[in-house]
Amino acid sequence: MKPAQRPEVTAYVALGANLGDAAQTLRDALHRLDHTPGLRLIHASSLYRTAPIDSSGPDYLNAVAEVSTTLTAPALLAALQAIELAHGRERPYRNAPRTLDLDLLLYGDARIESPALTVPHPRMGERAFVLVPLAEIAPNTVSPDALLSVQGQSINRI
Ligand code: A4P
Ligand code: MG
Repeated sequence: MKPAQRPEVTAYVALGANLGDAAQTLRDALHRLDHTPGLRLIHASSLYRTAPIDSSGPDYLNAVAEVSTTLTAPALLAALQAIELAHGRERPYRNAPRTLDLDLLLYGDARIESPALTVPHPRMGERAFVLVPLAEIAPNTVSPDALLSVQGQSINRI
């Protein structure tokens, strides 16, 4: 008998980079997402130039991707971390400038709190660099109030 296929889940991934050729890095990360077994890229937002929040270094480029996946949430996180590593991501300290950061924002309507994974992402509601690109591709997931609360943060679509 064939093993049962896991159902497809819609998930949202935040992409951020502020070292090196950030635009090229984000495009390559989107390509890798689409070519990871068990993952399909459904929509990618525009790229946005954003000022660092609780971080240092040059401006970031940020985007959000909608994926459809048969991976479990921990397996999806592992796939994201493998793509970060392929881009030479180092973790000298929390919120350090980074060649590539991939965060899992939403995994269906799941609520997950394990030592390695919290979903929805705990800081997504405070950040224009997440909410604005997410609202571009999935307006139903972001409330107008949430967008209003981050409107003071610098973000420009490129
Ligand atoms: N982890 C737990 N939940 C998740 C999740 N939902 N998605 C754990 C991804 N990872 C999750 O992450 C540390 C650990 O979080 C992982 O081992 C994983 O098990 P990390 O990527 O190694 O470290 P980090 O990036 O320094 O932390 P994090 O939590 O991604 O940082 P933040 O809070 O997301 O902030 N300003 C601008 N303008 N643009 C940015 O993109 N990014 C940050 C990072 C700060 N300021 C920024 C930006
Ligand atoms: Mg991260």
